Amino acid sequence: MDAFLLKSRGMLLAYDQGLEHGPTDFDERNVDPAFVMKLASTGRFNGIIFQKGLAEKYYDGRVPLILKVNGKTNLVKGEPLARQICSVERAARIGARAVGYTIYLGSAHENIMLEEFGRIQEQAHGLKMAAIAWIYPRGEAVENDTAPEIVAYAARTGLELGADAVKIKYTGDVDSFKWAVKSAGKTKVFMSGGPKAPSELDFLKQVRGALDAGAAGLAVGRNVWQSSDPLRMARALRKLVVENLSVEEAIQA
Ligand code: FBP
Repeated sequence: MDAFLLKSRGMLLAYDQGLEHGPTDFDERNVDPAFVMKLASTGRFNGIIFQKGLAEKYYDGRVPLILKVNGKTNLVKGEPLARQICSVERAARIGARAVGYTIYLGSAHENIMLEEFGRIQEQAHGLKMAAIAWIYPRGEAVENDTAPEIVAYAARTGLELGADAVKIKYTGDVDSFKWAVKSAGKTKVFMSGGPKAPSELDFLKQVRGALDAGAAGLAVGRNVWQSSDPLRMARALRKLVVENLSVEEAIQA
């Protein structure tokens, strides 16, 4: 696996929401991928997550690239399915150090995504790239996607599938998230952000909880680039993730 993911802790900046949700997440400033690209390096993130189109036009090489190789819009209703839309070879040529792939665990179509990820993981490792699985339990069979057992199942699935890292949602408390991290074994766990939290303090507390439970870091977007001061948020996250400080210490500028 690529060395940058082997570091003990890391923070990745996610910016594939333009496909997943449409520009509704954006404002005049963060709608510009160049703004987020610059934020990734000035905010000292360990990686930027783009879809192919953004990477081809905006990736500046200053931070490691994680290329999402599947995706979908939110316009189609029903059981979720996100198919591969970029080859691993193309991701490597663009300069990606890792590929990302979303699996909707529990969806009626999960078999297609499990099979695709299996192939992508082998191709990525063949090219010395890491394979990161976003594992989001979703669909009619899933009642509560942040229930501890289902989050732990998502984490374990990442290990079973050979993911180098798994991106999962926080359960809401340290003890239950510990079980998810333990279930992931040698697969690193990154906490996923979600919509902007009611306050920055709330979000930092979630991050602290995930780290205390053993997470290797986070892969977040909206809570950073939707912040009124994204660089301040990046600094606070770094204090938690890299310096392992408390929330109180992290919010002191
Ligand atoms: P956020 O921190 O903004 O939630 O980003 C994490 C992420 O996994 C993105 O990579 C992705 O676009 C989005 O969440 C998917 O969100 P949803 O839960 O709506 O599928």
